[in-house]
Amino acid sequence: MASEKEAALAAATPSDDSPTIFDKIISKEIPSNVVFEDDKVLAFRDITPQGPVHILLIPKVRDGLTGLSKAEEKHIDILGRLLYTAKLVAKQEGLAEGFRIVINDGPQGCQSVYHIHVHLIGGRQMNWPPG
Ligand code: D5M
Repeated sequence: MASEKEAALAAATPSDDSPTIFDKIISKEIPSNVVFEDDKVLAFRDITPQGPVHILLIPKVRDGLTGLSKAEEKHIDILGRLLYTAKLVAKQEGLAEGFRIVINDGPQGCQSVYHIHVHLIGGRQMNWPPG
């Protein structure tokens, strides 16, 4: 299986707004382990977990937000909602000692899926700087 870095470098270019695997997860065309869902946000367990808890939070409607670098003023509400929901899910997952939030952007940021997503990782001691 390709490394996360290889997957990121092989992924679509950041300007590509075509459907991604996350559309199929939203439509339930492919299964996922959902931990939270409301009308705007879906949170599900990452298929390649980087910690005991690793959850992805995504907007149900991408609206051009393939990555954070594509954010516009119209996206402020959903960006805030993603982060606030991450905090709710962290609590739900029992991450009382802390957690990490990551948003990868573009090839150098190791982004492999061009539908913005927030990684919520926890359940172990993190290191700094990240790799
Ligand atoms: O993160 C993209 C993340 O998406 C990466 O950690 C794997 C995850 N992924 C890919 N496909 C699936 C499915 N089908 N279920 C759950 N998680 C998945 P990035 O920041 O773009 O590198």
